[in-house]
Amino acid sequence: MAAEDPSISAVSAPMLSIIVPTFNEVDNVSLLLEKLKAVLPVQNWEVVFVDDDSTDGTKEALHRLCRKYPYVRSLERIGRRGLSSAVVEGILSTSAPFVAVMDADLQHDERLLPHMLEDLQSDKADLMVGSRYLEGGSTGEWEASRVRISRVATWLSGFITSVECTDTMSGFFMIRRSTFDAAVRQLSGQGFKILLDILASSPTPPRVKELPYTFGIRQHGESKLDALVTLEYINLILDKLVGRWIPVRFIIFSAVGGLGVVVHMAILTTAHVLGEPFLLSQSLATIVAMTFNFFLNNALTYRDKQLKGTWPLLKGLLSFFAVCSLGAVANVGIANVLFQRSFTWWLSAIAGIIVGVVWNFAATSIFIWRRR
Ligand SMILES: Nc1nc2c(ncn2[C@@H]2O[C@H](COP(=O)(O)OP(=O)(O)O)[C@@H](O)[C@H]2O)c(=O)[nH]1
Ligand SMILES: [Mg+2]
Repeated sequence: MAAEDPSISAVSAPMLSIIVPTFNEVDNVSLLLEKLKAVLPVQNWEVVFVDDDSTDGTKEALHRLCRKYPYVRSLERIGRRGLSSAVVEGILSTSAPFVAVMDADLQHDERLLPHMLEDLQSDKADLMVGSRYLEGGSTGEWEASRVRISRVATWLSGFITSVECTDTMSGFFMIRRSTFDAAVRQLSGQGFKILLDILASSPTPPRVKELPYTFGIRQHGESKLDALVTLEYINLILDKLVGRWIPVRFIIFSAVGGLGVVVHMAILTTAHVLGEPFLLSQSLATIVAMTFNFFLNNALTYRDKQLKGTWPLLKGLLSFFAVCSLGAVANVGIANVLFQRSFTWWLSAIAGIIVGVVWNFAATSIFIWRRR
């Protein structure tokens, strides 16, 4: 096309786009750019930083880089978090035929990039993965516990993908755009593990080639890995296993409900042992269990639509009580009708519970934790 239209120069059409998700990486972004410039001397690439409204000045640092270098772009998201979705949107913002994904914190070895590009261009693979577990690679200075967790997570990933890959947890890879496009509509987009998501969502297994590297030490800023990342990982696995049939949010909502029953019984038993009247004990247990469920749902099930601040929380809690009370009436009503129609007691009870939980789930997602 460049030959037909002289106004389109080769420089304006990068061969490779490097997508870098950032959240509070102010001291790392320009260092990373210097490293990229050193290993990729021919300017046939661009870098797209996808920033989730960092609070440490990363945004301003990115603006300065963008003004100075035409091949640096910054995509800003407001009110959003999530490494995977940031990467997906970064990739969708470019039309380069090859896309690399790497962290901003200099833990990924940029020296692999030219080799990855070479192998993709010469059609040796569709997807090049930087692996810490291949011979010659290493997790560097990780504590033993983090190595163990990563190993377990890698093993779990075997349930949702059969692609031969030693490091499905890797956040450092390069992919052919057409391979990404084939998977993009099936992506779960949940959490931290975008490579695994792509592997599990590809309609035909991509040809994967791995290159070993040693995971570097973070020099500046902090890791954003926390307990929620584990939950998001379980979310991704469940979504790929059963998401076609049951929404994962419903599974988590039901599990929270199950925990609520445990809390309820613990309080009821304690109050009973202390000699409190049954009605009082049961009422107390119900209120505490519902409050516990509300806050756990707010933190886990609906964490992406989390209610914050005293008033929204109070309003949410009262609405939750109202919704659950209606759910309880439906539960008992249905169970009673079935029982009278000579269903066994436990089948009637299960049917009642299912109706109650489905109602609670539907009503809470419509009335309390709405999409903002
Ligand atoms: N845009 C965006 N980037 C994120 C988010 N969480 C982490 N990152 C970036 O993703 C990369 C990997 O995160 P990091 O905390 O270093 O994970 P770790 O290497 O597993 O400890 C870094 O460049 C982070 O700045 C997020 O919610 N949104
Ligand atoms: Mg890191």
